[in-house]
This record gives sequence, C-alpha cells and structure tokens, in this order.
Amino acid sequence: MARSSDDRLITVQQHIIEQQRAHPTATGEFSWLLSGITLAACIIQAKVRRAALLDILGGAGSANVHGEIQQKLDVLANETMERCLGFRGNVGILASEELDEAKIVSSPTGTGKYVVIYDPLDGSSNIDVNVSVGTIFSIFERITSGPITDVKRDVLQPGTKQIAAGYVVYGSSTVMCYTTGNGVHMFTLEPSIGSFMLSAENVCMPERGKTYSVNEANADAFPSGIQKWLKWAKTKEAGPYTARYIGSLVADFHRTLLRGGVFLYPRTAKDPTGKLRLMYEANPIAFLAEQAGGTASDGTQSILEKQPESLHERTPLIVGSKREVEQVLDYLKRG
Ligand code: AHM
Ligand code: MG
Repeated sequence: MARSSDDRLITVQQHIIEQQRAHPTATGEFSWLLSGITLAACIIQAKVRRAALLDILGGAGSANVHGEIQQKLDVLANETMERCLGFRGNVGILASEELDEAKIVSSPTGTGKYVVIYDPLDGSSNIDVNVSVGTIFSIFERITSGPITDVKRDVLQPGTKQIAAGYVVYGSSTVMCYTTGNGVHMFTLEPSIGSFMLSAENVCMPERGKTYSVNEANADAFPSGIQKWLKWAKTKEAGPYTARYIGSLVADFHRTLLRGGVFLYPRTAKDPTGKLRLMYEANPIAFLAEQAGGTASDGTQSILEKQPESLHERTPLIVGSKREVEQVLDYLKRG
C-alpha cells in the first residue's frame, strides 16, 4: 500500500480536485458532490460515536422496505445523506436502502445529472454492541437528460456504469475509501480538525490472502461447491487459512481490501438470492475491489456486469483477491 509520495498533508477535497484535473472536461460539479458525502460522513460518524450518550441506540420502532427493524441511527444516517446531497443542485436522484423508492431531488433547474445510491448505515444491527459499521455509496450519471421522467431508467444501470463509489468505515478510526475509476484511495478522519487526510493512495489488494470471511453458520445451505471449498480451505494443503467474520460488510471488506483473501455471502435457504443488495452494497464494493486489483462475482457472472431489475434486488457476493475468488468460482462450477 502506497502512502502519498511526499510529506504533503492532503485532504480528501484536495485529492478529489487533483483527480478531476486529469479530466479536461471536468467542471468541478463532481467534486462538489463528493464533498457532500464527506460532510455527511463527518456528521454520521459523530452520531455513531456519541450514540450511547445521546440515548439514540436501539430500534426506531419502524421497519424498512425489507421488513427489517430500522435502528434510530439508520434513520438519522439516511436523513443526513439526504440533507447533505439533496441540496447540491447537481444531484437528480437519491436512492437508499432505507427508502422504498428512489427519490427525485428537486433543484432550481430540476435536472441534476447525478444519481447517488447508498446504504447510509451498513451493518446497523451491530450498533448496539459497538461493532464497526459504515456508509456505502455508488454514483452514476443519469442516462436521460432534461426533466426526470424515467427514474427507473436512470437508476437501474449496471455497475460498470458507476462513475464513483466508496465507503466510510466507522471503526477504531473513521476511514473513507473511494474510487472514480482511477485507483482506490483511503483517507483517515483527523477528528480534531474534522478533515479526512490521505492515508493511502492507489491501494492494491494482495493477489492472494490468508483469510476467508463468511457466516459459516449458514454453511449447510450453501451451494455444494462453496461447501467443498470451505472444507478444502481447512486442509493442510490449502492453508493455513484463518477465518474472520464481523458481520458488517464494510468492515469485512475493508480488511479484505488491505489483507487479501475472500469475503463470501452466498445464497442460503433463507435468502435464496443472497442477502446483500446489488445496487448499494455489492456494486460499489465490486468497483473498489476491481480498482484495487481484486475481483467480484455472484458465482456465475461479474457483479459489475449484472443488469439490475429493481433497486433493492439481492445478489450472492464473492469478492476479494483474484486467486481466492477464482478458486471459489472453480469449485462452484464443479459443484
Ligand atoms: P444491513 O444492510 O441491513 O445492515 O445488512 C447487511 C449486513 C452486512 O453488513 C453484512 O455483511 C451482512 O448483513 C451480515 O449478515 P449475517 O448477519 O446474515 O451474517
Ligand atoms: Mg447494508
């Protein structure tokens, strides 16, 4: 993993602007949009860190579109994203795990060109036990132009069309990681000044790793190829592998990005199409993985090439180092 090449202190805003300079047609609008996300991340992390003090832990008493009980912080994080992005003028559509439908954002012109899709607080069932949680985002440009009349068409784009994606992990420190298709860059929040500072540029995922990450309690319901790979991974010949599973996608992926290995959430009897959501979990994670030299699949096809049919659709996810992912896919194929 490379640090910035000199001793300069670089904030995320500076970094984004510098990245945009490489695009001669850049107008600065995109940097303005990403700065809305960093502002939201600062606010959400402050709320996450003070949750117990503010007495905002626990359920909000409502359920989201998936029938899951919303945590108070889910609701707050969602509102924060909406407030930070909804008034930037250039965002046309917002879509979230916490909203039933994508939302047209009215701007003075009504023609914001970006679509931002996010999971405002991933892993939120872990909040009450003080485990890392995160925000995941995926950004597209609208396909249609002018007033927004065909929301589905603008939203339901395959991951290959993402123009940026990233996540923020609220762990022992707050780290933001993003890509615009030109490498993966990581920033750590310096809380005393409220700025995200560059901590690693052009992050590379190791080509192979020693960790696998999966909810093995579901193993009996996994496809037989995955069960066989897991069995093989425990043999002397394979390893030694070690298992790590937090149950927060952002935290599990963050470790996989830095250390290599594989994260799996296959289909199960309970979730026959997998549990994770394509548009605001798998797609942005897959974009980051591929930009860092890793890869992501649903078991038969590249995550990024999947054509979404609906905003909240689920997908199996196998993501990580090339070597492990390819090996798992090989086992899957053989059944
Ligand atoms: P959420 O978006 O409702 O928080 O659910 C997604 C989370 C992921 O962060 C994590 O990878 C997965 O659910 C864990 O699921 P399980 O508890 O079934 O292992
Ligand atoms: Mg989630």
